[in-house]
Amino acid sequence: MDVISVNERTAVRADTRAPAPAWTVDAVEALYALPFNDLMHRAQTVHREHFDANAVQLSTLLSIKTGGCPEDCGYCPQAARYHTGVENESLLSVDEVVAAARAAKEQGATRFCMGAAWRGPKQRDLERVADMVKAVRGLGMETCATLGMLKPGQAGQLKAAGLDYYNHNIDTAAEFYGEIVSTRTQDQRLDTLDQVREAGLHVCCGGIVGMGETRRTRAALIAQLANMDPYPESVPINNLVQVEGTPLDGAQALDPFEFVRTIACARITMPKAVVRLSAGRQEMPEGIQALCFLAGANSIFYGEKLLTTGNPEAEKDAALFKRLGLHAMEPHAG
Ligand code: SAM
Ligand code: DTB
Ligand code: SF4
Repeated sequence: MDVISVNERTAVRADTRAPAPAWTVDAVEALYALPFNDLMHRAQTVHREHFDANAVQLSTLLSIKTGGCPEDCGYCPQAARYHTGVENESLLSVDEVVAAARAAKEQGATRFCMGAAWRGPKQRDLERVADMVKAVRGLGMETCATLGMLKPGQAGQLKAAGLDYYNHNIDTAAEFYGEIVSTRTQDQRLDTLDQVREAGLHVCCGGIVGMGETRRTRAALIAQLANMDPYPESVPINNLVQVEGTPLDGAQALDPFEFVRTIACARITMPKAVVRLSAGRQEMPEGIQALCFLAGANSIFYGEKLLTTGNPEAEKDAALFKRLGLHAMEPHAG
């Protein structure tokens, strides 16, 4: 039985002539409410229509500028105002970044993601990042950057340097955003995402769960992502990594099955997107990770560090892939 009726998915809002969203929050919430086995079956069925079900994309992250960020994101260990023990580091050199990218490639990563703890890049810094992108592209890897909010023209400069993806998360549903971040609005995030899309970059955009939000808020996050036109090519789903000193340390941890359900809802509502099982994997038993792959996750961060927090060691992931019969996805970004 299909719990999502055609009417729910295509209902025209009475108060506006705007096109109906592809997914209502109610419809996503109905997915969440399915019996777990039914949800897994549905997600796996959708997954197999679009992907090799046993292929997983491997990205390695590098923090190219660490700590000292002026923003107040309640989850983030890199915000200057929280005392988390993260040591501030200025922007790395191109050589340092290339050395890290080469090592990641040797370990089997196909995409290299460069992250900076900025509200947004200054023009001079952006030029150095553009040089990093050119050099990493020169190694034959896909490139991704996450540098905060962009000013007009900056997305185009990154594209010209050979950037494939720009990561910029909406992080949580619009109605909950103000509870988590006060130094910017979600609309400002959306504005950067528009610029990224217009510059012809692939969009990597997702969020974080486990921040004390309700299931309704999680459903609204997924619906918001799925209703983007077009929806992002890459959708990272992060499970909050609780860091001492951040306001969200001590938040009620999410039931692991609820995390798996979130992955499944992302897979069903964004069938062609690569859904990334992102932060929080180190704290996750391998059985739950296996359920995430079954639910349609087909990308991970690979290598022992995320930006400032830990991630499973490459050898551990290689062993897990072997036990599950998974293999690395071939790069395909143009
Ligand atoms: N400063 C830029 C920005 O905010 O877009 C780029 C780097 S920022 C660290 C990238 C993303 O990391 C955030 O949007 C958030 O989704 C994720 N993140 C940060 N801290 C996290 C945590 N403790 N647990 C899970 N995800 C986290
Ligand atoms: C994303 O969605 N998750 C990654 C990446 N994009 C940049 C970052 C996770 C950061 C986790 C906390 C840390 O290591 O500092
Ligand atoms: Fe700064 Fe990004 Fe961390 Fe927010 S998530 S505090 S913008 S580094």
